Amino acid sequence: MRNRSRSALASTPAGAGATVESPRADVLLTEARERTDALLASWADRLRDEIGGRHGEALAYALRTPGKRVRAALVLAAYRSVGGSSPGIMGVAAAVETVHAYSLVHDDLPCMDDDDLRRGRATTHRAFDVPTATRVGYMLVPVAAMVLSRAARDLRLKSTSLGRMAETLFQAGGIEGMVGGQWMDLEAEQRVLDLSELTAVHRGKTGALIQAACVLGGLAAESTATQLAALSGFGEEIGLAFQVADDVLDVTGTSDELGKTAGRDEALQKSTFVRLMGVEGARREAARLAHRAIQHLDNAGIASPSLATLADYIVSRRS
Ligand code: GRG
Repeated sequence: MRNRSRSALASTPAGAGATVESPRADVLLTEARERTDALLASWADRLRDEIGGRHGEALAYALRTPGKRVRAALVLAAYRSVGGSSPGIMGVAAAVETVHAYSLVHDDLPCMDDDDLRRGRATTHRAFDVPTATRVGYMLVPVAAMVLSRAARDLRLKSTSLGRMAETLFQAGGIEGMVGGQWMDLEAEQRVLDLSELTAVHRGKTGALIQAACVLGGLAAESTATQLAALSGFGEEIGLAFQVADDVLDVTGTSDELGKTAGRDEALQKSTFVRLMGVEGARREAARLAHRAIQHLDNAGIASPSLATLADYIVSRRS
């Protein structure tokens, strides 16, 4: 699909002295959150009724916990950046957020980060119990596949496009991405990682799903190979930047601001970018990655004020 978003360039004069303003991050996130939350709530209600009992309640709880929906906002902005305009894209955003929700449920378990607080609420195993939360995490993976498949139908995509989207999402969520990164992270708990090891952990654990969100937006719009490569490059840089900023927030934010326990990295003696570079060094690194992310788009002629705003938000956010 041709890039039809160029006329929305933030720095492009709109005529008669006016300029088109960049969208504000809170506006982009609110749109993504409201639309994603509505979709996830309808899936949660349906699945709670179908599954029933404690597992149905716990699955609905995990799907309904209120996140920032950064990944959903990236899917939407990436889709629009290459000319996509169908409301069906929100199903793709919801599928990514479902994989993310599964990862948070399992990440908080006693065998991993062992946390009580997530998104300002009790973690799923605290609100229910460990076996229930463990099963619910696994159950969310096929739910994500169903949500994605329904979205591809709503978007009237060819089955080959659905295949590529499924491959992108589940490869990012698997051993080559999120699971692999988390695995390395757990194995590294007893030692200090160097920068290249830490980068590999976080490109997998956090970056891969964020990168996939950007690529999925492009795939849903049936964008060109050049555009897809640019969205992938953008997502790779911004995905790592997200984790660098997260490490900073873990030491500078409060539990109230973060909705999760602050200072957890220090308590678990984790290797972090802050440990290797200090707070200011990590902030500079996040900004450098965000700048590189935008360059990928510029080089491919993708002018997206929304993606630029989200890149900036990711490295300057307070929660
Ligand atoms: C079986 C080894 C193995 C792993 C299972 C649990 C898991 C897979 C992976 C962990 C992935 C993970 C939780 C990475 C952290 C990503 C991260 C920085 C999450 C916080 O994202 P935000 O700030 O959260 O966007 P909200 O709540 O706003 O959605």
